Order: sequence, then C-alpha cells, then structure tokens
Amino acid sequence: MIFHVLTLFPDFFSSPLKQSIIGRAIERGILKVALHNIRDYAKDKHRTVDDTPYGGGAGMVLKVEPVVDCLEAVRKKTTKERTLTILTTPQGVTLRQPLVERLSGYEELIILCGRYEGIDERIRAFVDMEVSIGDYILTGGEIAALVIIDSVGRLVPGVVGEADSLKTESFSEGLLEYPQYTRPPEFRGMKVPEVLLSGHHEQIRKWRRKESLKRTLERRPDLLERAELTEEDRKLIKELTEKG
Ligand code: JDE
Repeated sequence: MIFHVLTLFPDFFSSPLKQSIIGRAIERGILKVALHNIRDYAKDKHRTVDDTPYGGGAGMVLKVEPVVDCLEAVRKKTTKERTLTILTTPQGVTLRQPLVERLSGYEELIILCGRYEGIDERIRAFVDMEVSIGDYILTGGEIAALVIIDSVGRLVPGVVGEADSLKTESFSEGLLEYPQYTRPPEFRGMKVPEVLLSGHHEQIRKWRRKESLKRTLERRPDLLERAELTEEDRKLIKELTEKG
C-alpha cells in the first residue's frame, strides 16, 4: 500500500516511520510512504505557502494554489486504481476501527495535512474525505496523518505477525482487551491470577472472556451495544451486572 503525505513539515515523519512494525514494513516494501513538501509547489521566489485571511483576523491561511498544484502532481504519479484523498482536520469524520478497515481497502491513500492556522476553504473541493483522529486540536495534521498510516498500515497483509493479527480481530469484535501478565508470578505482593498459571486452557479462555466483558462494561459500556456477543457472553454479563 502506498501513502502519499502532503505537508509543510516532511521532516516530521522521518523518525516515526523508521520505528517498529511500520518501519519494518516500509523497509520490506509492503508499505510505501512518499512525502511531498507543499512548499516545493510555491511558484514565487519567496516560496510563499500562506497568506493573511480575507476579511481580516489573526494568523495565516494555507494558500490554495500550492496545495492543489501539489495534489495534482501527486495524482499524476499515482499508479493504483483504488486511490482516496484525505484531509486531516478536526472537522472531519472521526477515525474509528471500521473506517480504518475501510481505508485499508485502498491501494493508495493521499493524505493532505491540515493546519491549525487554517486553510483556504476552496482546498476542500479537491479532497474525497475529511478525517479527524479525535476531538482535540493539534498544531498541524501531521500527527493525524501518522495515526492514519499506523492504524491502516497495520491491517495490510504481512505488516503484523499472525499473533497480533488475531488481536485485531478480537478488537474488531468490539470488546476491550483482557488483563495480561508475564513473569514474575508475584511483584510487591501483586500476584498473577492463579488460573493463568494453571495450564487449563478452557478455563483460561473463559476467564479472559469474562475479564474482557467486565472491563468493557466498566469502562466502555457503549461498545457492548455493537459487540458480537454469544449466549455465554450474555450469561457472563448478567452475572457481572447482578454482582455490581
Ligand atoms: C485532526 N483531530 C484533530 C487543526 C483547526 C480550530 C483550530 C484548528 C483545516 O485543517 C485543520 C487541521 C488541524 C490539525 O489537525 C487536528 C486534528 N484530527 O487538529 C485545525 C480547526 N479548528 C484545522
């Protein structure tokens, strides 16, 4: 999968994209991230990319011409059939796992990083969709672009290992993760639950499912409404709610 990122700060991406799972996938050629500096598409000698807002007011507004020139140059170079152009902004649709899954169906994503200071409204006509990573304000869309690359990239086959891939499936079922432990069996008096040391696989599976349900009920009851629940789950939820 190819990600194109249009930004005024291409250096922002160099370290994050070298790390860990995504870094390795890029090295192996499963993912590709092409960075495009919007400033390279400014035509004047000062390479101007922003200007004062019409109607007055504080701050600078990202100009339409360099952005659209950059977008069109990138689109000319796209090689894939299934391509989508995204603008990162708090005014967009919130990124949740179902949208992440939908985005992973594209072969090529073009991500335009929005700016806190504002962008010329006419830029919006040149993107397919606006995406927010959550209800807070960032100084620029670069971190949002990284969140999209990370969350979408890890769904591309071969990016994560088998084990992690199974975990994705369980989150897609709509429940929070069960508690996990590793050695030592006791730390400052805090013991690992006995069942996990027992080797009884069926009991372990049941315990984990119950803890997942308990945690979801306590922290994100909204998730339970959409979760894929079995008869056993409903029984466990009843037990958990009657106790409380
Ligand atoms: C992306 N969630 C948050 C911020 C912005 C008031 C102040 C600032 C038009 O593009 C943008 C982009 C950004 C940076 O991205 C985020 C973000 N997902 O903050 C603003 C909007 N309103 C505008």
